[in-house]
Amino acid sequence: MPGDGHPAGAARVGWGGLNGVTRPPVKVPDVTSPRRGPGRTIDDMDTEARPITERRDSPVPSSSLPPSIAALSRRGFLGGAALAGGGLLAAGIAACVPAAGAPTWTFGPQPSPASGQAQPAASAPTASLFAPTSSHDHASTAPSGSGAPSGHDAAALAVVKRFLDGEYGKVQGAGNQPFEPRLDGGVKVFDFTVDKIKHQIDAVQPAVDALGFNGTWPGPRVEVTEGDTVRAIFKNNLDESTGIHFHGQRLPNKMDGVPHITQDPILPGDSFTYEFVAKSTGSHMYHSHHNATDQVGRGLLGAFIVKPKDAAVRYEALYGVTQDIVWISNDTLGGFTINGRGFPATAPIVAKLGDKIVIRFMNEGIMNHPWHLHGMPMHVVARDGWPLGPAAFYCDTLGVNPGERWDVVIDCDEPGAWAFHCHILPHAEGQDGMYGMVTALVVKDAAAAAIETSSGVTPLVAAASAAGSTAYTCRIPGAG
Ligand SMILES: [Cu+2]
Repeated sequence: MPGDGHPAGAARVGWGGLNGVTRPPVKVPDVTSPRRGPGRTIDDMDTEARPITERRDSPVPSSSLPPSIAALSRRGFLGGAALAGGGLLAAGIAACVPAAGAPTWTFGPQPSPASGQAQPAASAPTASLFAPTSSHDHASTAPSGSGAPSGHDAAALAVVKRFLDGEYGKVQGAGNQPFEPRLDGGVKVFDFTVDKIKHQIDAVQPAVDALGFNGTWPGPRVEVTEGDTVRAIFKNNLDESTGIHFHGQRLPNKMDGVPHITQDPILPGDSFTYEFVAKSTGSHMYHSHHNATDQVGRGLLGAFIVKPKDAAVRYEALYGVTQDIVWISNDTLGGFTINGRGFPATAPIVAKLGDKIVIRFMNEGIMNHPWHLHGMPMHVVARDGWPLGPAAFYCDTLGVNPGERWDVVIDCDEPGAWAFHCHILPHAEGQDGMYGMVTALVVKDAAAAAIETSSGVTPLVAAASAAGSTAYTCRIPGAG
C-alpha cells in the first residue's frame, strides 16, 4: 500500500507481505501443531501417554476422524481442557497436577526462555507459612500411574510461580492509567502524543518495538461524563502518518478520524484536534484508524469511558460496584495480551469477599476471545456501551469479538484465586505452561487477608492458601 507512511526500512511489525513491503517477521502466534505428526492414531497416543486403566472411550470412533482432528479431539482437547480449563489455579494449580503424560501437541508462542527450568526470581516462602489446613504434598494424593514428571510440569510450575510472585508489579510502564484533563473554559482537554515506545510484555522477554499514546500501551484511560465537551489533541511523533478514531461515539462526521474520508492523515510532526460532545455513554475506545492492522496491533489503543450524567444509573449505584476494571485485549505484537501484558505479567484482579466489580472487556485485536471465569458467573449488563436492561444475562464464558465492548458485573462471593482466561486454549496455554490471555480473580476473605499481612506473600498466594489450594507449595511428583 503506497503512502502508508512507513519510511523504507523502518523497523516495525510485519504483516506477512500484506502491503507488499518487506518487514521483519511478525510476532503472530504460531498455531501450527508441529508435534502432531501424521499417521498417529488416538490409540498410539493414549498408549504412550497414559496407562490403560486411565483411558477413556472416544465418543467418536477414531477411524471416522481425520488424524489431525482426532488427535485434538481426543488427547489434545481433553488434555488441554484439563490443564487450561479445569486445572488452573483454583483447582490446585495446574502445575501441581501430575500430567497423565506430556501433551503430544504444542501450540503458540514459546514465551518462556527458561522452559523446564526454575525461574531465578522465584524465592519461595516455606510451605508451612501459609498452609493453614492441610498437607500440600501432592505426591501422596496424586493419581496413580502418572509416571515421571514431565518437562511441561516443571515449565508450567515455573511460569505460575512468576505470576504468584507478582510479576505484574515488576514490569514498568503500565498503561491504562487515569488521564486527568486540563480545563479550558468548560472544555475537557486531553493532550496526547503518539510515540514509538519500547514495551515489556512481561519481565523476561526483551522489550518490543511498539507504539503508544503518551508513552504507554494501552494509552491512558479517558473518563468523561455524558454531555462533556471533549477536546483531544494528538501530536504525531511517529515517522509515519496516523489518524485517531473514537470508537463507539456518536460524532460529527469530520471528527470521525478516518483519514482520506473525514480528514487528512496526521503527518509526522503534525497535530490534529478532535472536539465533540460525549453523547454515547458506557465503554468505548480510541485507536488508530490509519494503517490500523499494523498501528493498533502495535499498541495504538486505549479506553474511552463515558459515565452517564444521571448518577443513579451508574454501575456504583445500580450494582454496588466498588472496582471498575478495563480489560483491553490485543493479539498481534507480543502475542496474546490483556492491557498490553501477557501471562505471567498480567495483573490479577484483587477483590474482597462480597465485593461487586465491573469488568469492561474491550477487544482491540483481530480475533474473537471467549473470556472464561472460574468459580463465579459473570452478569453481562451492557454491550458496546448500551445497557442490556431486562436482556442482561449470566454466563461463565463470554465471547468478545474484535471491536466489541461488553461490561460484566461479578459478585465476588467465592474466596480463592480463580483462573480467568481466554478459552481458545492456544491463546492461554502451551507446551511451556500458561501464557498470554490468562490472569486470576483473587477473592480475599479474612483468612487470606491475615495470611497476606503476616507473611508478606502476594494476595494471590494468600487467597489460594486460605482457600486450601496449593499455591506455591505444590511439588512436581517424583522431582524431590
Ligand atoms: Cu483468545
